[in-house]
Amino acid sequence: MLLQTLKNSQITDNEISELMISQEKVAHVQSNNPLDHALLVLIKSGYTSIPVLDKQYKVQGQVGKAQILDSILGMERIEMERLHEYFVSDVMTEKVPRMKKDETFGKALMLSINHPFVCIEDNDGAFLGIMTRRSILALIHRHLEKI
Ligand code: 4BW
Repeated sequence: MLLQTLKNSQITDNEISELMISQEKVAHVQSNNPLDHALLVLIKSGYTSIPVLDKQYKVQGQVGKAQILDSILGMERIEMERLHEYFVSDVMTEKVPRMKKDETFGKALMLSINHPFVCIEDNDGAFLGIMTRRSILALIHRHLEKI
């Protein structure tokens, strides 16, 4: 019953700020960044995959270490010297889960089944931050503990 309520409820402003990693703390790249820069950001941040934003801070997609390394995979070795020949736009995927800040928690939960993070946008499509699988599970756990 509590879970049903949670599923259909809008995420409150308080919960959004608790659940969401805000935009300034999210490691990201732009689609016109060279791939060597993107790989550096991914390695330094430690994340597998991060959002790709445009100059207006709108979400364009996501890029991960696997896609970058795959693009420079030669017949016998990873050809690191080719990294600077490509841009993020050459390897990124435009498929990225996204939702508006005022949509239901159920949508975030459903998206998180297949995606490790969900991009949160305002009504004009500006990127506000990400909601991670970890924060979604933590919220459910907190609600279950109240039962
Ligand atoms: O650097 C890390 N610090 C901490 N505290 N945990 C980490 C770190 N790197 C990975 N983790 C853990 C988290 O539990 O491994 C999980 C999988 O990481 P991922 O996917 O494969 O890099 C993490 O799970 P999560 O917190 O639920 O995050 C899910 C995914 O969201 C991450 C990554 O793709 C993205 N992400 C999380 N925080 C991010 C971020 N992307 C950019 N900037 C951030 N600050």
